[in-house]
Amino acid sequence: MTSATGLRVEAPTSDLDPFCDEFLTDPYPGHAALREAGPVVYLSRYRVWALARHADIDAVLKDPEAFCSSAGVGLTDFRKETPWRPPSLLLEADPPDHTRARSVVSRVLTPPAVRRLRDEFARRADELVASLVARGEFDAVGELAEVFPVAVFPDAVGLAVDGREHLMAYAAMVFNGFGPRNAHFERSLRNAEQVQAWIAANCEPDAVSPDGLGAKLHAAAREEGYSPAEAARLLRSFLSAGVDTTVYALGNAVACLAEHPDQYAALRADPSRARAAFEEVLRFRSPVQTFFRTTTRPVEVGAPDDAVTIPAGEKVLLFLGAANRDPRRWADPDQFDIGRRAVGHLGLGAGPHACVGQMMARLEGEVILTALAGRAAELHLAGPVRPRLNNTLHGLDSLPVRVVA
Ligand code: OVV
Repeated sequence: MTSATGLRVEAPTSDLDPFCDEFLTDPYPGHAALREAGPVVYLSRYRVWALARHADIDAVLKDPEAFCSSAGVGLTDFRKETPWRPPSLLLEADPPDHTRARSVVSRVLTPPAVRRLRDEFARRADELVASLVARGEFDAVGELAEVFPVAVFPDAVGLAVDGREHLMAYAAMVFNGFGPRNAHFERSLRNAEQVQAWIAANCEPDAVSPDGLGAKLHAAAREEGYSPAEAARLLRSFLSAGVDTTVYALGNAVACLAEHPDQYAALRADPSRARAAFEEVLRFRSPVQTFFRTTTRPVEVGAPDDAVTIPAGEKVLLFLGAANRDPRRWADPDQFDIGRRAVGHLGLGAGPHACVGQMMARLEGEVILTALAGRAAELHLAGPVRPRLNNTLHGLDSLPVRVVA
């Protein structure tokens, strides 16, 4: 077997397709097989190198010099093919460019800035959950997970109200776009022009309200010396990464709790565990399952006794969701346990690119789970659970639940 760059592959090879419907629906058997096969498995179908062990993925994420992001963090190699959208200045960049962009965004998403959102987010979470619990039965995706982030996050950013439905359509494109051009990516590209035009128009400095995070980002970017077009591109990162990820996370959170009544009872008994419960959801059912890196030089992966050298210029697929269930790192990894120390999971990444919006994501998860635990004595599945297949995101399209007030 020879790699994408024409060199001999010294790792085990597999024809596994991590973007086929079967794998996307239930990735966990595939994860286990990859983890057990070795530190690195060559996926012949896509000519990429796959990592599924926690220690190796953690190390790769912390080594941007050898494993770069500027060639894209999806399957497409930006040095060989033109990306479907202009690259993100944050996600698809390396130090020092990335460092500069990250510092601008960090100045906006500060702990005090997120803290200031807490009361309003909590109030709106409780209002939404109260109205759903009063009904007894509802769809925890269509009526909860998909409603809450789309309401609170764009308000915090200061986005126009008209056309917000395009946010979900855009994120579907972005996250499918990290995978191959399969049916999922093609489906999400329907209406792409109109959606992208709305996104671009609403990232402009005069499109955002003057008191929101969007305006603060434009100001911070200008201060750093970015042009208005670059500042708008930075704001595009908020719209790309800030909505769908939390929609999937909230859906997964309710699913985990509905499927594990003992864990829901433990949360109910002490709603102050909501934050820990959400963290365990990010580990156990990671909304963001994968990202790629590209090697800048030949680089060894694995422990000294089983290390594999990946040549330069190769795509490396990191299975974050597999790392989060690696028995080398976690006791009883397939057990959903809100009492465990889930910190150290890679659901929000690690290293210089670790999720910059993680405090906001955690806030959204915490306030929804707090409201649910405070208002629903019982939480049960009440119908068929339907997955929503996406090349990067793992979650649900429909989750019918029944609650007892
Ligand atoms: C983490 C993430 C996901 C998707 C898009 C972006 C970031 C971006 O920066 O555009």
